[in-house]
Amino acid sequence: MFAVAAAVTLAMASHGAHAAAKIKIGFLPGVVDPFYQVMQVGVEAAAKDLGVDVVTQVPPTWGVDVQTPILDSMVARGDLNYIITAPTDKDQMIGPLKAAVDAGIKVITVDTFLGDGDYVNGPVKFPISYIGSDNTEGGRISARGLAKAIGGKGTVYINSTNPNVSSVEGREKGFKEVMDKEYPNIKVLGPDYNLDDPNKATQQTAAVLEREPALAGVFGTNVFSAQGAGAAVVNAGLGGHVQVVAYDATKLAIELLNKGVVTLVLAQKPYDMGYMAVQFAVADAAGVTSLPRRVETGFAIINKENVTDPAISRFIYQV
Ligand code: T6T
Repeated sequence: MFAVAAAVTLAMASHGAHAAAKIKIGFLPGVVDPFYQVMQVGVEAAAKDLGVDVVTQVPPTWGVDVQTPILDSMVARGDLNYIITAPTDKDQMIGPLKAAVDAGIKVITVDTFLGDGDYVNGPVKFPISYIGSDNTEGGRISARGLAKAIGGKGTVYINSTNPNVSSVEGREKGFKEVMDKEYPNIKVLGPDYNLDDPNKATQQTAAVLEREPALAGVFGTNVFSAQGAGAAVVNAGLGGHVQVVAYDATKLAIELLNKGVVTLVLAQKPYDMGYMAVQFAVADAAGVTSLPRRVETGFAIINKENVTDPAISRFIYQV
């Protein structure tokens, strides 16, 4: 990640990008949540450092129906050169984002991608780049963490947000793949989809706890899923008995880690995603043609042993 950032900085310098051709960037994340709030901090920091303007609009809820009209209004403004966005559906957002490109706006996707995420050989090629987590690998890491915490056997349950979203889909896929291949004595239930509603996630997890009294673990694939799953486990008085793995390092997830309810927290790097996406826009505007079409920003794996280590705790979403 730092090698890529350094290469971009160098390329920008050699193209005179510090003089930053006056560009205006639209930032359109997926929903209001701590993950995208941290990403916005990264976007704004880069905009300040590089002297560009950013217009941010945050959808109040997740979904194509909410994100598309906001995108359309950004396009209609007529003054944006780039849009940095997290598409809320890997197929349904292709059309609206292609319309933005046809209107002369370049697109960078962060956190989630379009199509299969391969912008070189895949079906969708128009975005400049995908900058985000390798979520399939994140799902694998989560599965190994949960399997270890439950002693390699028992039943576990996945609570997720919505189908057809590249990020959580990758997490579910990687999680199931590891359980199938490496842990024959672990049975996986779910996913249930909570539509980014933590209360729904709590209800769904509570129903599974009721139905499966021997449930050993839960994987919450994002902020809302992990929050809801953790609450259900606490409400049932099963903290420490049913292990929870939480994707996304919110303060709440860390609180549950410290209380022994959550066993592992996977922190993504939303600040880096936002910062680098702005760098890419500025570099592209300066004529850099060698930008990578995919950048994986990595993770910090947080557990009870390392949570106070400043090298790790700096990745907790401080919003
Ligand atoms: O987990 C993040 C993000 O990576 C995902 O695409 C959607 O949900 C979050 O924003 C967390 O709420």
